[in-house]
Amino acid sequence: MRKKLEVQDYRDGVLRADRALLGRALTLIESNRPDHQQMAQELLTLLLPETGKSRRIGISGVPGVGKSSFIERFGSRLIDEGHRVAVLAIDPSSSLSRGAILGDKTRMEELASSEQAFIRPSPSGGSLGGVARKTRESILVCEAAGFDVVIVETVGVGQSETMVADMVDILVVLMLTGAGDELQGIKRGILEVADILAINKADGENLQAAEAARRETEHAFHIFRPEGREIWPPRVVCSSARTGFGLDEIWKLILEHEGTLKEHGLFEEKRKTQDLRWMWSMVDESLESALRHHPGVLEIREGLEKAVLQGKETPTRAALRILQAFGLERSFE
Ligand SMILES: Nc1nc2c(ncn2[C@@H]2O[C@H](COP(=O)(O)OP(=O)(O)OP(=O)(O)O)[C@@H](O)[C@H]2O)c(=O)[nH]1
Ligand SMILES: [Mg+2]
Repeated sequence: MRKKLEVQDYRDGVLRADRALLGRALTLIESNRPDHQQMAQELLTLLLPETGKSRRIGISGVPGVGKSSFIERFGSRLIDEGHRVAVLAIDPSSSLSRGAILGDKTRMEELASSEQAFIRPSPSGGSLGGVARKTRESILVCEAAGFDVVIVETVGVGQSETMVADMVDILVVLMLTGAGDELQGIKRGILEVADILAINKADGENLQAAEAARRETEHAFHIFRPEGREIWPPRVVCSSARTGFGLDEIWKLILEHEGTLKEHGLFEEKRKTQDLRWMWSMVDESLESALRHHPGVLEIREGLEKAVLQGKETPTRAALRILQAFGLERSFE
């Protein structure tokens, strides 16, 4: 049996970047057991002074776009330059099944075997909100362990992209050419969250098409310039994990982005805003869940829904009765 660890043991282990203890600290954070969660919060409080010192980079894109291959090559390069790289994955489907991405460590063989890298598959089970919390806290632990680059990989579907954008300093979205992908991306709201858009697999026969797609996307960005992105309009580049093309440029852009935000006093502000949004989103989610599971609410909800649907009760009065059942007396604005 493994020795039971005290909070101090975890803390010391993480701070000396002991890989086994780092792994166990993340397991503690991922645990849903109340006593584990309490210990995890104690640990995080002890580690807080040592956090915040990394570059937090999100990488997203549809399945098969080349995220893992990209991170393998990109991360290995950074390690060659003396960085220490942690890779955390978020698999939105893992909240339902246990099929975590990065079960494919094979795509990251070099990185996985490096002493200067640490790869952690997606936490499985629980809500997407739960996965977000676990990943955010894992970022902090990796920072305390001295990783100066933390990459969060996610499959770019629906909420997960926005969720990652809200926990990193910069989001790189990988895309492929063809099939109207460029415009699709813009429709899907990538424009709202992507800081760098990389047309990936820009190699061999695909190189020219990728270049054309890059120009087209850049053009589209000029036309639909989104609001609130004046300081850092999204940049479009080509990249290839196979040849390494574009990876230097992406790293340069990441540094430039950081410099630009710092110049405007926005780098720390972004992180602070993220922290507060995180705090409130946890409160919101818990309240909503508590309300929906409240016995008094459960008792009347079906009847009220029916009454509203049949036009026998106004939605406002029904809402008031639900809140009342939950113990809230209030009127609406
Ligand atoms: N030509 C070319 N092929 C690539 C490149 N990067 C990845 N591939 C291939 O694309 C396929 C998918 O690559 P992955 O790195 O697993 O893609 P992924 O986005 O991590 O996929 P999921 O984890 O399933 O979401 C593999 O067959 C890779 O060999 C590239 O830069 N150029
Ligand atoms: Mg992958």
